Amino acid sequence: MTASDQATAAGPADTAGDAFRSVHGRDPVGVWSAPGRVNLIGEHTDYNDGFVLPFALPHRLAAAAAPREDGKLTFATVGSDGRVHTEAPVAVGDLQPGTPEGWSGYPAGVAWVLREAGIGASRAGAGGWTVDRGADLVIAGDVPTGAGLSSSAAIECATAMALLGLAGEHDQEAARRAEIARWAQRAENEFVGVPTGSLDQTASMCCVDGHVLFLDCRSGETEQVPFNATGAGLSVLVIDTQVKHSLGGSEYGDRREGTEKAAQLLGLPALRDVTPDTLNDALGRLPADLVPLVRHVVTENERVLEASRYLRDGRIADIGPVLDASHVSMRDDYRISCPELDLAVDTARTAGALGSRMTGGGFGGSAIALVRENDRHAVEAAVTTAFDTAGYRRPRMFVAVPSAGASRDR
Ligand code: GAF
Repeated sequence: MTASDQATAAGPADTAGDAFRSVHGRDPVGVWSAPGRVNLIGEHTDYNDGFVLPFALPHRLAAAAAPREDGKLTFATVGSDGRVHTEAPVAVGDLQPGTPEGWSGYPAGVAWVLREAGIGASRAGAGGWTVDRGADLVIAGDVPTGAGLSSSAAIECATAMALLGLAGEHDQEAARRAEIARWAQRAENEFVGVPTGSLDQTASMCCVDGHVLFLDCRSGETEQVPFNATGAGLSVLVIDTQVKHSLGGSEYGDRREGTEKAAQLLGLPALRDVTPDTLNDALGRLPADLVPLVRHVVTENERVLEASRYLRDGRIADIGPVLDASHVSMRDDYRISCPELDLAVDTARTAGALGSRMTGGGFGGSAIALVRENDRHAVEAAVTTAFDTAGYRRPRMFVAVPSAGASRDR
């Protein structure tokens, strides 16, 4: 059993709470958690004002927290070796983008955003605690890191929930959840310095059990679409290639810049404003290197709309070809796949998957395959054999069930 399995067995909230007691010798005031996500479809559309369709994973990161009074933030995490790792304390007043670096930059970035937003001054909680007084945070959980399943958003959202909870702020209303997601995204963009869109943080905050979240990234409007794959005899199989993906490199930012430049050349606010009817005309007005990027974004938005229509009608199996087309578009037009992802997708399809695609930012990470439950073991075996034959590291696979968004657990 790995340490991450141990976290699952105990539950991230219990693991974080126990670790808090062992580090600080007192009880946390509360434990809050937030999930990772799978994006069913709609990749690299979020920062183009487009549509996405994620659901929350059962895998969560939990933050056990208690206030301090000396203006310091302390961070500790339960690592994959099961041990507690502590970071050097940082003063809330000294936080500035880029410092601290490493994993603690994510929770520190959230504290910075809340400080900048005035949580900790005029919006002090009932008990009078404010973010600038400092806090102890201990984080534990089982969201795989570097797997394209949004562990960064989970840590940001769990931290935001914890700090807002300590401040006595409400966290349950839908509008408030969207606002927390924007703060968490701001921490990632401005503090950590990764230019992501709103997909991951919104999924972590706003998803609900048993549903996929249809999100219009321009208006922020959401719709909870029922998604009962199990009831239809189907499973969403996640295939984590274990090729570590990072959005901090230049490629994610390059794609984003390319699409923003294309919108600018077309005189449009965003690529959302290119429709299937105007696509060919738009492509004819762009330099060759931007053509495939724009084609991906515009056709991917249409695929999200098409998949959503099927799901609203309860026709889950019919999204298979839409998932396949999405992968081809990411592989050939957006060029964000890699040999391991392509092998996972191709093998899953050949072994009977109804559809398969990479999910998340790309350049490694995970693929998903929509499979009949009766075929799942055959698909898993075929993928394992294909990876062994290719000499790749064995992928980790699990069935993803749509789960709840961020919550207070203790
Ligand atoms: C990553 C980013 F964080 C998201 O904002 C989104 O762009 C995604 O890649 C691609 O769809 O997860």
